[in-house]
Amino acid sequence: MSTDPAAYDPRAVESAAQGFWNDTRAFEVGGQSPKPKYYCLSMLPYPSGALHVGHVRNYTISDVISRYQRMCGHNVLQPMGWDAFGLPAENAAIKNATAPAKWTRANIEHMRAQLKTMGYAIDWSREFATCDPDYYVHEQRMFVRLMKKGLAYRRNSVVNWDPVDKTVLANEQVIDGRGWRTGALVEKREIPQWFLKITDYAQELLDGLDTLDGWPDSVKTMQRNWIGRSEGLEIRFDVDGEDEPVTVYTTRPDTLMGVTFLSIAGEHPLAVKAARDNPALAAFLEELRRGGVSEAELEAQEKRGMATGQWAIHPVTGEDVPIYVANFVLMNYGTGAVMAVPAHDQRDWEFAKAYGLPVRPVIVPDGVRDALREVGHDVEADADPFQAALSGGTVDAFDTGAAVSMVRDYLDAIQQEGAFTGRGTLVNSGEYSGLDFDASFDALARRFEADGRGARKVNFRLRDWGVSRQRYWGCPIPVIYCEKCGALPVPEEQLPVLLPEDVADAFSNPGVVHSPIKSDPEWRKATCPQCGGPAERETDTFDTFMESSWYYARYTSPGAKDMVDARADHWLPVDQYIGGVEHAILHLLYFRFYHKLLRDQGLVKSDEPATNLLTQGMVVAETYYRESGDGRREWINPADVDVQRDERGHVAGAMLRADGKPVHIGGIEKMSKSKNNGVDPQAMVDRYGADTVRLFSMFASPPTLSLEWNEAGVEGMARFLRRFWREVQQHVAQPDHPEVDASALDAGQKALRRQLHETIQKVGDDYGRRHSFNTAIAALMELLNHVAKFNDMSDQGRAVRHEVLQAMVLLLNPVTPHVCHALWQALGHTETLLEDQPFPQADPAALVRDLVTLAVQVNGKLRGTIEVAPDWPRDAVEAAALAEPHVAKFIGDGQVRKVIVVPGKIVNIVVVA
Ligand code: ANZ
Ligand code: ZN
Repeated sequence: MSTDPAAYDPRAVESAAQGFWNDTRAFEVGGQSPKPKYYCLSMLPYPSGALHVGHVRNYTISDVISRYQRMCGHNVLQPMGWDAFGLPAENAAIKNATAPAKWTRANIEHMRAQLKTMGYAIDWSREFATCDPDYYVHEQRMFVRLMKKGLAYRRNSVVNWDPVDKTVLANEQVIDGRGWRTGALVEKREIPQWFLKITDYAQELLDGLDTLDGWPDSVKTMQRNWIGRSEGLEIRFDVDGEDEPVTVYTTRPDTLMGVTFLSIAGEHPLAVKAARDNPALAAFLEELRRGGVSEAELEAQEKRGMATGQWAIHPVTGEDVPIYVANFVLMNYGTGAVMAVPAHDQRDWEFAKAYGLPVRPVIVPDGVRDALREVGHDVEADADPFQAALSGGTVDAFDTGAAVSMVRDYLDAIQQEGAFTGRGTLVNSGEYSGLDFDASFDALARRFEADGRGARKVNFRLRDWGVSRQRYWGCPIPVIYCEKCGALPVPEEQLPVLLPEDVADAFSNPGVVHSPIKSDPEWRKATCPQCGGPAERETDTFDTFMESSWYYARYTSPGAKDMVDARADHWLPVDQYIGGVEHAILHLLYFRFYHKLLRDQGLVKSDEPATNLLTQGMVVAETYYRESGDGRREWINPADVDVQRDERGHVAGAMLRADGKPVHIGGIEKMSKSKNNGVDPQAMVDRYGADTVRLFSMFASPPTLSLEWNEAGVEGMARFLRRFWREVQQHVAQPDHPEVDASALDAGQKALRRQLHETIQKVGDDYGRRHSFNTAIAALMELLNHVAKFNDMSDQGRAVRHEVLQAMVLLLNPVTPHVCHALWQALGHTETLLEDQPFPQADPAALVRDLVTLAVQVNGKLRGTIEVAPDWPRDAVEAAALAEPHVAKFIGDGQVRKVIVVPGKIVNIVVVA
């Protein structure tokens, strides 16, 4: 560090500012304030052990918005907490033979200290960790209430079972079908699990998206697709020799006459029945049971199936169609049975081709319909000739010509290339031929509703939320099992069901037990709340999405007896929510669902938890490697590499600092352990100070795009702050100056002042409306360049410089609050909280550019004058000249031939009578 007392010393500056904020409890907010509230929330971090740059980016965005909104007169709440339950703590416990609770709490201590060095304007008085019994007790109480309302229920569901460790694995613990620890082949097992009925809210969750104008469209689209509303018909097909019909769900009733078989799920009762005396089918069903369960897995699989030997009767034609079991039919969607239309559904097409089933086209696109009409085929009436043509695969009936080849091509493509899945006109469909999608849908719905064979049906892709996890480190599910009375909620007055934390012993012997509560008979022991007899506790714990679904509400009501109290309606909804786009679907859907649960418990009044959402981009960095003897890449951390850059800042070469020899450059990748390209933000803060790191993370890219971390960029930010610091110090070393007298400024002074006020306007808009922090900072950098070149030492010159520097301190404060805190005092103020200073407002008078007067001539004679700014474009000057009242009068009915603009001097209008 420099010995010059006036030099910028980030460490001293930052600890002084943070000390001041702490001592004055600057960012603790009460509810009582005449100011309007603003709730700025970042997704709460998982306490993994150390802050990473993704956190730094997320929390800096949120801090800039918070400080800015407070300067704009809001009472701002910016809280912080810890998403403390979850699997990594158990893995760490096994590795270090420690208790997950201990590991987690130590991480929280460390990360809190790291966050504090970043100087975020957080109300730390509201902090909590989701593993605190004071927190999760409310979650248990909510669950108990949901059980009583029927919104929480238990049913069997499939899990990944590791047969060696005898434990359930999370999806991410299954690698290529094997257990991550044992390498054993993972089995699918059905066990009872708890679910929350999010499907009851499917329509509301969908409709609510239309009210979220402040959410990115991409997120809303992902949520819409996930909810997956579809409108269709349920249609009953009788089965030969069976009492029970098969009901299918279809969104394409218009294709009904193209059905050539039915496909049903392996778990469908009809399949199970058929397998009883069909060993080959039984074996096939068993194979399906072991296979993947997710929709994505099914989609990727080869389409496979087996005939059940049963036949269904087509409800319109009475034709027999075979019933197949197919691996792509899900039991838990629709009815678990599908009417297969190979001509118009690609999966059915692939299946039909594989099993030699007929492909019967019944829909034609508009072009083909028109071609048919052209060759004299009456789509509506002439069902027969067309049917003949189609089933024979020939269109000889229609003779020659382009129209015919179009029809022929269409039919050939369907037989040979794949299904036509678009909508169109029905053909080959008896009385329905000639109808379009909507008309045939309505006609068939009416027909089946009348004869009791079917009904309109809305389905959602959304499934109920499975909240059971078979692991220890989570919130215990508050349920008691009694042999006589069944599954009962733990009585509210007995809550919380505490998770024992002192369990290091259980984790010192990996492979024996993974859940200390499952293996502890004492813990499991309970008394039935209904009959008083002996009973057992549930030993599963909640999915950690449970805790992260309502934390935002708890922050509003610290210490509340229930989940939240009346303060929740003061603060909610969240005004600005910020987090990673990887949470666009599940977390944000559960978060919205939970808000509606809170509302329906009478705990909050609003319908949605957050009005605005910002999803920040990833942090990426260059990768470096060397090849080892066997050709494997050994990745080298960017911190250990010296980089040469070309004049555009791109990496041109690199060498390992330790040996001075070159390393390969592997390209820019998302920061990750596997590529060893993570940057430790703490090391950056230690080297440059928090303000520089904050500034870099806001300047290097717009918040929603990916941010490339590079140390050269960080250094550039440090240089900027040093220059800013020096500029202020040099200025305050000058003699005192008078106030700015706007009427006494010369052109240079006016120009600098105008730039200041333009910058004020831009920065406010960039911070507040556009969230375009990088362009705000760029404008401030440019302003600093101008101040640095402004050598005017006159009284008014120093006065203008003062105005500029003082405003810059306020404008930069949301991004680099520590240095601004210090410079504010250097500029002659006492130590105060900058967030209580109003955010600078542009002075409209200062924005006005000096106007120049132009003479306007009509045919060479002076007829008027206009005032224009020097930067007006030519057409604006022309328009002003033509509109000048005297000029307009002299032009009268004449025709304007030409307008000549001599910039800064004269406008000449040539008019002919
Ligand atoms: C006949 C048909 C013809 C279909 C056609 C599509 C195209 P969405 O929109 O997602 O709701 N389906 C129904 N239940 C299914 C299940 N359990 N597993 C797999 N597929 C199932 O999809 C509805 C369509 O998906 C339904 O409409 C059905 O196939 C299939 F040219 O019925 B369709
Ligand atoms: Zn009982």
